[in-house]
Amino acid sequence: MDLLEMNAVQAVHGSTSQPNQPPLKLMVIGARKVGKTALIKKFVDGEFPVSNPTTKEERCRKSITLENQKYTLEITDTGSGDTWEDQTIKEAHGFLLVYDLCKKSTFEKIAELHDKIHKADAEAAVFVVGNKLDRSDEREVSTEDGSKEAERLGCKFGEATGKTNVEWVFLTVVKLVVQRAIKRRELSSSSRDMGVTSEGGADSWFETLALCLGIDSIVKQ
Ligand SMILES: Nc1nc2c(ncn2[C@@H]2O[C@H](COP(=O)(O)OP(=O)(O)OP(=O)(O)O)[C@@H](O)[C@H]2O)c(=O)[nH]1
Ligand SMILES: [Mg+2]
Repeated sequence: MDLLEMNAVQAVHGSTSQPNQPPLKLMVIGARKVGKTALIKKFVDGEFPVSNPTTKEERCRKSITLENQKYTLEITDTGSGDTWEDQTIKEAHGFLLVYDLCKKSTFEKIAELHDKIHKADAEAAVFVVGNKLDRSDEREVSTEDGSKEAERLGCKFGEATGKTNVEWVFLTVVKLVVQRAIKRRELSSSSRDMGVTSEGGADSWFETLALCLGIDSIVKQ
């Protein structure tokens, strides 16, 4: 039994906090100046930043509790979106794909950025966010267009602003990751029923998360 499995077993037996549980990795992606860093800083530090230099690539951590389960989030703040390492995308579990609803060109970049994510992981958990909602009187992208595009890309959609509470934005993407883990767990359990097994690898984290959430009992229903 490896460390991940031990953590999972502890979790199933009633503990809600696993000190050695690996972080849930989120990436915030979008065109330049859409407000990626402001969203992250508001969430992590509780304040909308006065000014932000253009980001190269930065990481920060924050712990959250969702449905009695504690998660450590590792959030990667990216720059313009053209310089990510493929490996960073492959390692991420969930994505915030952000555009500025006052700037149509940033919305038009969403499909291209989604394509990059999709190439790295076809089933990635992606939350499309139209940002700067506080300036909606200057909007160039309607809620309907944002929603339709997200639906076309197979993503969940919302509008936000870093000027108010953004915890719901990050909790939404964590929920998407959990839902995806449940789906994977169901698929892998039906594969096992057919005699197919997977050894460790990229799925082991999802397996652990699924176990942590007691998903085995859901699968057996
Ligand atoms: N009105 C308003 N302005 C915002 C909001 N979010 C960010 N801004 C402003 O938009 C500008 C860019 O914000 P950043 O958070 O640096 O954007 P970014 O996407 O991280 O930018 P890069 O790292 O350069 O790609 C700054 O002047 C912010 O103050 C928002 O929700 N509402
Ligand atoms: Mg930035």
